[in-house]
Amino acid sequence: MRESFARAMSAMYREEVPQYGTLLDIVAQVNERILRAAEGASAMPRAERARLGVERHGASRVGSARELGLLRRMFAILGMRPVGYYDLSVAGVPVHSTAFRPTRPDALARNPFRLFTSLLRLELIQDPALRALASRHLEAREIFSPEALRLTEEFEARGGFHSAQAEAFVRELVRTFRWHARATVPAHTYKRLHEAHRLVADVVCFPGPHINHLTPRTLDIDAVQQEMPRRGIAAKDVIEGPPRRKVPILLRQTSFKALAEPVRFDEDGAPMGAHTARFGEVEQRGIALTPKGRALYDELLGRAGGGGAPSDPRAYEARLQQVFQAFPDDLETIRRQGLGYFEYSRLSEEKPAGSAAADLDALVAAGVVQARPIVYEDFLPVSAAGIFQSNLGDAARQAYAAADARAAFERALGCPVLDEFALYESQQAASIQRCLGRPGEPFAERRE
Ligand code: OOG
Ligand code: NI
Repeated sequence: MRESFARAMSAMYREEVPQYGTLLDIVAQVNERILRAAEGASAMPRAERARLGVERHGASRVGSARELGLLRRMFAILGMRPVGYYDLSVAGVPVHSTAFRPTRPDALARNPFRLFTSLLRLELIQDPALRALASRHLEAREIFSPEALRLTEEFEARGGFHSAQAEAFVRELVRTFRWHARATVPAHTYKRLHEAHRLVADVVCFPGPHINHLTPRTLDIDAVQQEMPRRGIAAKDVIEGPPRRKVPILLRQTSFKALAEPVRFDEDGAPMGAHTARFGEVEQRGIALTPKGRALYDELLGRAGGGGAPSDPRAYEARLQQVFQAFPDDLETIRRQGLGYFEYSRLSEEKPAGSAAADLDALVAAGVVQARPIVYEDFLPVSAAGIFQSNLGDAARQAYAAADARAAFERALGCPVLDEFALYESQQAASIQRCLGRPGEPFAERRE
């Protein structure tokens, strides 16, 4: 179901935003070129290569606790759980977010579709009258079809779907995220909400939580970035996240500017104004970092000047490259220093004698055990904020109080978010367990 949902979302977005189709073409070409080079193919495990062509993440924003809670239940049906908490108010954006995604390695290998999902924080709207108005509009709307709601309850009650129900559910869920060119409010209300923050208008004024971008994964983001303008796509100046390296870490992203789309308003139905909500993005993923690796990443990014829009992109890139020399750029050092997560697997049946059998580093050194980087499956808070700022945010940052809103977010969600570090950690630990075996036992079988 997740696979067909991802496919249908991609088809829908391709129709809605033709430039997305162009971006997919560029990414497919670049990826193929890299995989054809012998080095690229051997560097990438087969399972990962297989998922690359269908791998996407999307983003959506909802307006109420009820909407978020229902999305959590619906995505659970697709095997996607909320992972991580992102507080975007630190970047002056009145939302907080999580990422719905599969968590098990076999599910990720099958189709890793992720949806970055943000909840509007009405309490951050200063004007009480405007806040009440927004809240009234949100309470009055229903973003889910009756069939989607009914099927969700049925799945939960029976623990499964017949195939016709599964098809209907996917269809209804995809429809939830489609674009509506008609606002649900009069133009003057849109204008007031837009003045509070563009994002407030984007969430409150439409019948649904339209998907605002869908992002393919490339193996060489710099090549895609270069190709975009040649194909008529206005790419942003700077790739966000870490600099280009031999060993990619976390993720790097770049995007193209939001489309200005005509919107019709309630009172007269005449097209007027343009709403800039939807854009395009591409990303390159690298190794998942441990808390120690993440702390080093954060420190270096801060030293290079953070994730904000730099005034001189080339100078920023050079500084980033320079500062990140302090982050080891070969897998073995990253592994030995505990900066990244690895999946261990046995290359040979032969069990080294004596104490070496229980020493992972010795087994790796002896070539008995192989360590492969675990791909980062999540998002960058700083990157997300940077994207918000450049596509949607106003230049004058509003300094929202950095109140601890996580508890409220999890109440709305209906459960705590999962800790991404714990997920990577347990994948790594399970792989070590399989390699070392329990004392007195032969090496365990790999599950895949
Ligand atoms: C979400 C932006 C976050 C990313 O890739 O970091 C995101 C939004 O604009 O709603 O998708
Ligand atoms: Ni994104």
